[in-house]
Amino acid sequence: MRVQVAIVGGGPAGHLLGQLLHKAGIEAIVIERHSREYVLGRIRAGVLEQGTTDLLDEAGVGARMHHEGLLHGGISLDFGGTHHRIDLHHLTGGKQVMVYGQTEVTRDLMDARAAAGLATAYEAEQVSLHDFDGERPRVRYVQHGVAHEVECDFIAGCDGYHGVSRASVPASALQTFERIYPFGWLGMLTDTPPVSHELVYTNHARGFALCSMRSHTRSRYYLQCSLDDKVENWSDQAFWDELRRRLAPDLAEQLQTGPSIEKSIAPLRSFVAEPMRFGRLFLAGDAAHIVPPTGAKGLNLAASDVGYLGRALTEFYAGNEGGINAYSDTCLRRVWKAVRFSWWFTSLMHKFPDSGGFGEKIQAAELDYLIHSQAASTALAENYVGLPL
Ligand code: FAS
Ligand code: PHB
Repeated sequence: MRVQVAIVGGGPAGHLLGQLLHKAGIEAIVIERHSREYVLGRIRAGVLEQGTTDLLDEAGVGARMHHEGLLHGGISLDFGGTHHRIDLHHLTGGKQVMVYGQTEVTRDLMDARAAAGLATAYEAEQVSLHDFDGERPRVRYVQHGVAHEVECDFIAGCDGYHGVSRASVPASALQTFERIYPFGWLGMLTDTPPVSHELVYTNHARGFALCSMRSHTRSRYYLQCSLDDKVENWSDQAFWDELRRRLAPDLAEQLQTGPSIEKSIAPLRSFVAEPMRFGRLFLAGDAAHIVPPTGAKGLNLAASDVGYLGRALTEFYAGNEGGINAYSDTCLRRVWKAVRFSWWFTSLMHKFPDSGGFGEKIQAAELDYLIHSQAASTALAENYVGLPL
């Protein structure tokens, strides 16, 4: 089989790139290790920046998002048992974020790809990348016992942190930067009304908590947990009880509980691999970088990488190589600002086992400064809604 672009990974990055290339008349195949159902079963991000919603519109898949998604103009930072609203809309001159789950984004992209009859290989095993340092790269995979080879002009590595693409790059060609956080996030999805109409980020002596949502009837909650914690240690009741301990009294009072639909623990890390291009292989999304989910940047960074890559490949086929040559530097300038913000927000809102009295005092002082300084609140707001593309 021959295509112009072989996209390895069928998560949001891979499928968004596939749609953008299709709109530009560029032929691609998406090669995904798991089934469609498995990919959609992973519960992840919930907040989209304006840049991401614009890209989804450009890809022709924004209709359901605009119909079902929730536009939010603020978030609440809770500490000391009180709420402190950050007015994102006012502080950023009218910007907002869209609350619409990654699962639904990916579903919309998958449905659009299937409706257009575009090539997607699900349950692709033994995926391997070849000759991407030359002019004729290839991707091989086995599907249902049959071996396939895809000849292409370019490979887009959209296969996440544990994927094969970054692992296929010689270690000598790659520089990585990493910080591992001494805690994880225990997430729970429930069909219960959200405890608040906006997202609530809570800094509590027992640990961080986040109240998010997927709709007016479906909530997503997170609790900071220890790295060696196990999801089987947490009954639904234990989760609700701990969440109540960490919430401000009024929210604890009004919290509506119910059975979990999904419960999982995610480790937290900051990670960046440089550069993001190796000859004819381009890395995008989690394949190239990971951020702690505190700042809701992971999915949005994947989208901005893919927006840059889609435009760069479109320009290439129109005779201009400037975009592909600038791709890595362009992405990394934005990636590192989002890595910084996610690290800062995580450091501000979580309980660190080794911070001691001094660290706790610094956190309290920074929170106090943040909510009383227009400049500091504006800095948080402009990063949260997304820096310009
Ligand atoms: P993805 O990991 O989503 O997709 C990569 C795809 O490649 C997967 O479908 C995988 O099956 C496939 N793949 C892997 N290896 C392959 C191979 N060898 N061959 C073919 N395919 C292969 N971000 C937020 O903003 N908020 C959150 O709350 C949040 N929570 C998260 C929780 C978890 C557990 C994780 C892991 C991430 C979370 N993220 C969150 C970040 C997440 O949303 C990512 O940023 C987003 O999924 C990035 O999308 P992709 O780059 O497409 O990577
Ligand atoms: C979510 O709804 O899953 C979510 C929202 C905001 C975050 C992280 C996760 O910062």
